Amino acid sequence: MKITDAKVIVTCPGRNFVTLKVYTNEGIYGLGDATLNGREKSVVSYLEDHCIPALIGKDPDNIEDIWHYFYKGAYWKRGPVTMTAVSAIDMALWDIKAKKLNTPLFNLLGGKSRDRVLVYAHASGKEMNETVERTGKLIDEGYQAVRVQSGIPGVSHAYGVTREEKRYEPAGKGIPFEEQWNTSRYLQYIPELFEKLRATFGNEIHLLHDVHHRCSPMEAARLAKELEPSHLFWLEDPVSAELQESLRLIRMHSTTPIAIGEVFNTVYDFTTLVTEQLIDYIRMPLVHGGGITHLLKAAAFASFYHVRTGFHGATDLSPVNMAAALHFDLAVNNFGIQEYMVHENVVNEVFRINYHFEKGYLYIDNTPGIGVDIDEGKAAKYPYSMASLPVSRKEDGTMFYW
Ligand code: CS2
Ligand code: MG
Repeated sequence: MKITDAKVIVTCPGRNFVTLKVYTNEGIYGLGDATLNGREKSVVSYLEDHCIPALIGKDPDNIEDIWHYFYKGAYWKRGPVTMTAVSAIDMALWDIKAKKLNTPLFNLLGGKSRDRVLVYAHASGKEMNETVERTGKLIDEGYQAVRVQSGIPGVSHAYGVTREEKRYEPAGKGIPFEEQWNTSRYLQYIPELFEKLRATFGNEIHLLHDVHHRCSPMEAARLAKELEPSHLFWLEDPVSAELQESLRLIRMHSTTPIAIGEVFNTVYDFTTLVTEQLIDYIRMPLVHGGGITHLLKAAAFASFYHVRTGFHGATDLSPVNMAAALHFDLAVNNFGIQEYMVHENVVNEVFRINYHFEKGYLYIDNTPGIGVDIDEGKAAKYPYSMASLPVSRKEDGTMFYW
C-alpha cells in the first residue's frame, strides 16, 4: 500500500478546524485532526511545507516507523505545532489501517474494556446561583459528571464562563482579547461555590473544576485542601506545570485528585508527575500529544503508577479527535473520564460523526476506522477566520497565565 497524496482541509463552521486527509493507492483515505486553537495556520504550514512532501510514497501500514520519522526526524522535536502535525498524520494512518481491515479502530487497540465512555459536561454561570442552576440542568440531561466554573465577584473575566448564551468558545476574532484576573478573590469564592453545589446536589454527582493554570503551588495547595470536603472528581491544571516538581507541594497538602496535561505534547512533559504519583489523571489528548501511537505508550506508562486518562475534549478539538479518543477510551484499562463539550450543530454539517450521548456516557458505533468523515463541499462553505485565545493580566497589569 502506498500514500499517493495528502491535503489539509481548513474550515470554520462556528470555529476553525484543521483536518489532514491522507490518500492511498488502494482508494482508502484516512483523517487526522490537526486543530490547534489560535495556531491553526502554523500547523497547516508545518504539514504542507514539511510533512506531506515526505509522506508521499510511504507505506501507511508502517505507522510506528512513520511516527519516528516525523518525531526523531524533525530534529527540532516536540512543542504544540510539531506534535499536532505528528498526531494528525498518526491518526490518519490508524484510520487507514482500521478501514483496510474493515474494523472499528478500538479493535486494533486491544478491543473493548467497556461498552460506553463516561463523560463530563461544562457548566458555568456569571455568579454562584446561575452556576448552580446550570449545573442542575446538565444533571437533569443525564450527565453524571460536570465541570463547574463561575464568574467571580469583582473579577471582570473569570476563565470558562460563557460571555453570551452561546456555548463557551474562548478564541475570539483577531488578536488576543485582554482579560483581567484576581487570584485572591478566586480563592475565596471557589470553596464556597462547591460547598453550595454539594449542599444542592448531594455527593453522587462527580464535580470537577479547572483552575486553568492560575495558582502558585502554595495557592493551589490551599485551594485543593479547602476543596477536600467537596470531594471533587478532580482539580484540573492547578498550576502551570512547566515545573513538574511544583506539584509535590500540592500533593503533600491535599487528597483532592489532580488532573493535568491538556497543553502537554509528549510523555516527557510529565514523567516526574507520573513516577512520583503527583497526579491522578493525565489530560494530554490524541490531537496534541503525538496521536494514538504515542498515547498508547503514555497511557501504559501511566497505568503502572495508578494514573488514569482524562482526555481533553473541548470544542476546539474536532469530531475526528473526539471519535479517535472514544476508541482509545473504550480500549485502555486505565481510562478515567472523557471531557465532552458538545460542538455547535453547524459542525455536524461538515463532519459526519459516529458517536452519541446517552445518560452520562458516549457510545460509538462499529463503523470501520475512526468512523468520522468530512464533507469537503460543506467545509469549503466556512472559510478560515483568524482567531486568538485571550491573554490575561492581573489587575495591576502584570501579564499572567490565561
Ligand atoms: C479547557 C479548554 O476544556 C478545558 O479543560 O482548559 O477549554 C481550553 O481552555 C481550550 O481548549 C483552549 O483552546
Ligand atoms: Mg482545562
